[in-house]
Amino acid sequence: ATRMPNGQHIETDSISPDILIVGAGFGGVYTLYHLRKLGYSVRIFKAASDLGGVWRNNCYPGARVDSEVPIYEFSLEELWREWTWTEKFPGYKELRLYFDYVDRKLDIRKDIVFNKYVVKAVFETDTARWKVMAEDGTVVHPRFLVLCIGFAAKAYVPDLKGIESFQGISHHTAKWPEEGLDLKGKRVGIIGTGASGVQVIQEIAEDVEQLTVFQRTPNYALAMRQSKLDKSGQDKMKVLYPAIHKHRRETSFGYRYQPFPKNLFDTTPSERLLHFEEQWALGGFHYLIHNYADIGVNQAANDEVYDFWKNKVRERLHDPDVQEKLAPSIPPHPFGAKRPSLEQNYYEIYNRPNVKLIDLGQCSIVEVTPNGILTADDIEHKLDVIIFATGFDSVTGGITQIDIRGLGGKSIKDKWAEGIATNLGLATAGFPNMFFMYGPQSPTAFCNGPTCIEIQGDWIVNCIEHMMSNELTCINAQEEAEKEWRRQVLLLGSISLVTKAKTSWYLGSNIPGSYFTLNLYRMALLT
Ligand code: N01
Repeated sequence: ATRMPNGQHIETDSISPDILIVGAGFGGVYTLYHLRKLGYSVRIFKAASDLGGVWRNNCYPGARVDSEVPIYEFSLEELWREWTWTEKFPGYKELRLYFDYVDRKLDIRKDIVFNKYVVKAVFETDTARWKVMAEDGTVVHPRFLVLCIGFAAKAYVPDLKGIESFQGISHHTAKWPEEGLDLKGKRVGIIGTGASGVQVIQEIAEDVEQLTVFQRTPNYALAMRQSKLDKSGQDKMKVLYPAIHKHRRETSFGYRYQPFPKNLFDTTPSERLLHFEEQWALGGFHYLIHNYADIGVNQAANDEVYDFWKNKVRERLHDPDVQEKLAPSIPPHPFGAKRPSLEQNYYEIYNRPNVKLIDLGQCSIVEVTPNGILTADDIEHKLDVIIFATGFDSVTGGITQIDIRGLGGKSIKDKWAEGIATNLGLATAGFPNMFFMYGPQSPTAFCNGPTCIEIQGDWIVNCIEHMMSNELTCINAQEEAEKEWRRQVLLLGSISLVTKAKTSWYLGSNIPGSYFTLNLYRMALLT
């Protein structure tokens, strides 16, 4: 039985827990573990057949994380103490093994119900409980609903003319077949050059007969500088892990490093050239994050950062036409306004004779045909496989695709159609006892996942604990607080160059007809 106010007791069976969590990635696992430790009955409903969050859905060739060890992992000592990674930037297979290990250590799976795709949740005022329904008809009545579904729960495939007529194989990167796909000797077309596209392209180019890349906007990719890791090196580093994991909570992006505490034009040209070279050599996101503090807000400073990047990239490309397509003389958007990928041999791929780059800015897609893709220059690119690396209806799409109804029966989709409103990016007015993490108006895209999730998870766990121990029935975000939070989020967005990108999932503008505001909390930095 659950403690309720007024001495009322509500029976909870094994699947009507105090708290229902949706999603079993970093957020779901962290929250489950801590709430369970406090003695509450907690269940996770998970749409997929196993835990691991994005690493369960994204098993496309080359899928790996862009945050280096030990930043992208739980900070719990009972986990990191005995775990050893084999690569600085682990691939999805190793990340899945990590989640298996987490399960062995924390006994997580026993509280997860797999293959439960949540389709509806209604707040019932008479019991102050949520009625949550899964696609298979399962109904549960948790008191609290915690959405840990990540920012990329809803894949996006553009509505291209003729798409259904294609006779070959086509997949979105986040819906890659679990058993894999043999691309050897195939003519493959890929649409999209975001983080997913870049990883697929560099992984498959050598194997396929012909690779045609349909690029709308170039990715300002940075050198990953991948390396193998061994146990003894990591064991020596572990003495620093408590400090690293504490420090990552205190930095602007949840990383180990911070923006450099100087504005770009407060330095001499030679000083900044050396700084750029140093960050470049370190690889990963150093050149993005540990660059000068004002590059995200000062266009002239940003232009210098772009030019250095452009020259580095062009050195690696043979064909001047390809140089201009991949690293244009005039930047299509400020550096960092869209997320740079980390690459290993991405640019060299375009020097290969079996790789063709179509710049959709010059020559758009007219339609998908039974045999491939027809572009505006009347060329039909014959393809056996089309890969849609076209991203996600990000941040809000995963939440609004569930029919969530709060006070007065209003749906969250209708509420947010009038503009995203949340308090602290954790809750939204009219939807009591419901929390979300790594979602809208929170740092999300601008914060290393596990860091953000642990901070938000702690807040949610503490809030639930406070309510339970004080026998409080409901918590509801206040509209006034939402207005103030929205004002702050938009103000920071308006200072940031991030809003200068045309089509960006940071702004929701990657989905035709969607928002065009920065619905993420982005710290603007100036020294
Ligand atoms: O998606 P994206 P993603 N016609 O939205 C193009 C995380 N992630 O899956 O740039 C033609 O970034 C679109 O073009 P444009 C990471 O946070 C992490 O790659 O809008 N093209 C773009 O090139 C990342 O940022 C990892 O002009 C169309 C691409 O499709 C986020 O997920 C790995 C189009 C979409 O790029 C999303 O990454 C993977 C159209 N109609 C993902 N519509 C790692 O950690 C869209 N595009 C490594």
